[in-house]
Amino acid sequence: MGKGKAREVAKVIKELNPIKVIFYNQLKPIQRYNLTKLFGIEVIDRFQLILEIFTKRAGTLEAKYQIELAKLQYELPMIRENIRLAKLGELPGFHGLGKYALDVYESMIKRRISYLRKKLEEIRIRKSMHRRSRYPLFSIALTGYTFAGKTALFNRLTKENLQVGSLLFTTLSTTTRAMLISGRKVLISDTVGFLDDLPPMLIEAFYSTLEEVTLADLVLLILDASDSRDEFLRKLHTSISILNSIGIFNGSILPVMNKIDVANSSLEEYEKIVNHTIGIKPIKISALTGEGINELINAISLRLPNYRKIKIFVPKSSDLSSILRLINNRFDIASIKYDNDGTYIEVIAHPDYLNAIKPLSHKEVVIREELLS
Ligand SMILES: Nc1nc2c(ncn2[C@@H]2O[C@H](COP(=O)(O)OP(=O)(O)O)[C@@H](O)[C@H]2O)c(=O)[nH]1
Ligand SMILES: [Mg+2]
Repeated sequence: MGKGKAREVAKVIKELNPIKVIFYNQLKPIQRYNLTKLFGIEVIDRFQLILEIFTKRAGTLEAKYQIELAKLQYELPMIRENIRLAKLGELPGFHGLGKYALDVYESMIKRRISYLRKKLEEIRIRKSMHRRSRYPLFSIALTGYTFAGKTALFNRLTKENLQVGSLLFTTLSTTTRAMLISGRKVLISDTVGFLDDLPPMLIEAFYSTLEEVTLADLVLLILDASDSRDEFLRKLHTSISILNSIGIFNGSILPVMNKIDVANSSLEEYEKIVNHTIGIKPIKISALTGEGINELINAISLRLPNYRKIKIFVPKSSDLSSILRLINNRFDIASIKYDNDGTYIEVIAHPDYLNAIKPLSHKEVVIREELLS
């Protein structure tokens, strides 16, 4: 961007009064400095924008460390450049820092980088020893390219279910909620999604944001039916290869074609391509109008395993509150009835998690299991 163009943009900024300016291409420190001065507002580039999004959405400690590492590795050469400019007297400090402070800052960042590397190494070793336990309830992750409509679908699916979410799952992150599918409680997570032209330095950070997806029982792959044929194909294939690379195979993917309200005439052709590629017929929906949502819910409920209903009787003599603590957040409590002799609790459980309830079967606590119709 030459001086003339920069002044033109400065004029537009005066008119529109935005919060910040984001450049698609990577900016050098001196460019960023000059542009910030000229525009009078914050200037960032695409790399920093992606980092901001990842930072907001990092669920695990590993993801947080990984993202911070990428950020510092990105900043380090800039700080060196700033030091060089400050020494030449061309840059009056960085964040208002003088050149001595910059040297200190640089060594601080280097120490933090080696600390983060060490921590990440430790986390990886620990992870390879204990497979991380999955969510106690059947869990669904929404994936797909950014702008496919994941968040719109997440909001639509969980909107009528908000009370369910707040009842027992108050500690879940903002992007994971509980909802009912055919009367059964499941967890659903929105994710950052896939991006084109991901800066290489961010690839590891990107994969660390996908942990929710690797832990899911069912992955909804959201595709944008309003994309052109080439875009649609490219995104479909890239999505599948990313999912495969993190250990998600076609059997646990449910393809969803969103935005059918604005789809072009190729809708049927897209449907065939998806069916052919994944081996599963996609569900066609519009997160905007609500069309097809019931079909999607039906398709999900067909994927639910045979849940069990467990009846638990806790006699007066047992510690009810500690038993409730164990059950809570792990199982879907269908009912609680207090009686003279004790408490009757009914929970709905995913068959994989029945073991979690076994430690209860001591003292006079009675557990009875039945298949849910
Ligand atoms: N026409 C139409 N627009 C939609 C639909 N679903 C989402 N959108 C729009 O597509 C854009 C991206 O949606 P968003 O949910 O943020 O996508 P995400 O990046 O996958 O989470 C937003 O402007 C939505 O309003 C849909 O079914 N039809
Ligand atoms: Mg989103």
